[in-house]
Amino acid sequence: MRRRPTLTRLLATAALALPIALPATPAVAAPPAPTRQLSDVIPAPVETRPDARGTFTLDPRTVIRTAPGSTDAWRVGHQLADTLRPATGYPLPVLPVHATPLPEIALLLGGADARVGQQGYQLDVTHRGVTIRANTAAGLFAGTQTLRQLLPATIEAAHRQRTTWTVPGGRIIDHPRFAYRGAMLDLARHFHTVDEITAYIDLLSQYKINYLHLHLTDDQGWRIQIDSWPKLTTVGGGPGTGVDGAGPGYLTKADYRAVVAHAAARHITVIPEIDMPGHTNAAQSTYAELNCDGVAPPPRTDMAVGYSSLCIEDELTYRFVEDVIREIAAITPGPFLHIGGDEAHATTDEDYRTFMQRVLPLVAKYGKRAFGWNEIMQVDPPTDVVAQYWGTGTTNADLAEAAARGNKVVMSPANKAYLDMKYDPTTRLGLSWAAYIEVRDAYDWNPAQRVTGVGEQAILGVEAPLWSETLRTLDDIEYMAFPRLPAIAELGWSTTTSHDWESFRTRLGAQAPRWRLQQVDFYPSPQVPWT
Ligand code: IFG
Repeated sequence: MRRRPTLTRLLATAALALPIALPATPAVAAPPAPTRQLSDVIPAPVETRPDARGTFTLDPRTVIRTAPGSTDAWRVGHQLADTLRPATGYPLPVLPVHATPLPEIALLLGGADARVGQQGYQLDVTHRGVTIRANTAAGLFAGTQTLRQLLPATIEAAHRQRTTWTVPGGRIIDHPRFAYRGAMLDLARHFHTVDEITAYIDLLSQYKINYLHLHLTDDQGWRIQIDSWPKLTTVGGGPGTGVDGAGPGYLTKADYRAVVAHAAARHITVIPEIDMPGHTNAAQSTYAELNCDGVAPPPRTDMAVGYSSLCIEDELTYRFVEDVIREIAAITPGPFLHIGGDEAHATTDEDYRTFMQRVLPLVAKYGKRAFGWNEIMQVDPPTDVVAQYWGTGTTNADLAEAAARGNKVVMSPANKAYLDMKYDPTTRLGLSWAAYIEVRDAYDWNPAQRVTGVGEQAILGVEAPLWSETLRTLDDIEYMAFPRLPAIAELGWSTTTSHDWESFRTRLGAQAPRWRLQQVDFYPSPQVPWT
């Protein structure tokens, strides 16, 4: 993402800007605009009807018009203008709908094909302009991300480019297969700043991801301010915390609100995770009273899992849990609150059941719907509890029984969707306990056929977790997430009939010029024909 340019980046940018940088020399003819197709977009749209006569060219007169009376549509219009102005240098005013002969990009609410539903859109391109119709602002926003990819890649440049800004003519009708397309970022093992999180959000939104799950607490670090237990962050998120004691860091409530707002402006809903009853050493090494024997264990900076457990029989535990849930729910506008539940190897099955039966009602008490890693299904929770599947196998009896009862499932199989897995044995970053995951491994699977008894109707969607044991910087996040995150995004959005590796790898290769301009530090997988 945009950072202090290194020499290579300076040269790359200069090469792109050359026609502008050195007007004295004859401008180097821009490479012929590749013949972009409506179907080049990632995620693959549901239906495209090209019309070569309808090619539209953005020009300095183009205006953006938004549905009258809708502040949300107006916001989408301004976001689109912010995206298009730097590279075009055009004013692109955002105005209410008005009948004038000016070429325009119109963002309208209503009038779309009925199939678009609550998250989809209809995009029409004619020689006079682009019209995006949707039933919600989220649908309009999704349509603008498609438009962004239909423009030449140089649209991503930070400075004015001499490009002919053509958009291929025709119609797109588009809507997601699954309502939930998520990404998870682990802030506990290594803390990531607000700027790094929002930079990641900007990239996620380009691929129609609509949920961001933040893993806020674990053995090595507690990363979210809780007023009623202040040492959780000052100590549990303080100096020396994190894997290999990499360092302090936590989100104040103001930081968290800033992340939530940045995500919401891009129609992404934040889901906070407070992992329990396991993965709790940061809290228990901070507050001795949270331990059954009243003795605080030492802080942990290694990568082991499964050794910690809250004290199930102690009433203080439930006051602590309720305080945390209450404070997190109060700053979380989204409907979901994730309570973890994974790898509780230091909690007996009976205690685990006792704990969950007392804690799940607390999530509901504070107005949220609970998410849990799939182990939570062993307690037969209420059917509104969502199970996040992270197993590597194709069978799981508890999960299949829960799905049969009506619980919804988010698919994150660790050997397909875990972005912290190495690409191959040579990958500098990441782990390999689940699998090596090259791009095709992340793409070539069907969420509705992954676990026996967990079919299309039981699946809320997919999510790509990125655990941070081995990550330190935004570059590290980008290297592991790109190009595999777009693969998971396509699995969540596009139809099974459009699922095709040859098509995807080609469309993925064409994203490279965009990522280079956005300074995304992506892994140039040998499986992809990068342009
Ligand atoms: N499993 C643990 C994570 C993390 C991961 C790294 C889950 C649900 C291994 N639990 O994945 O905390 O350590 O790949």
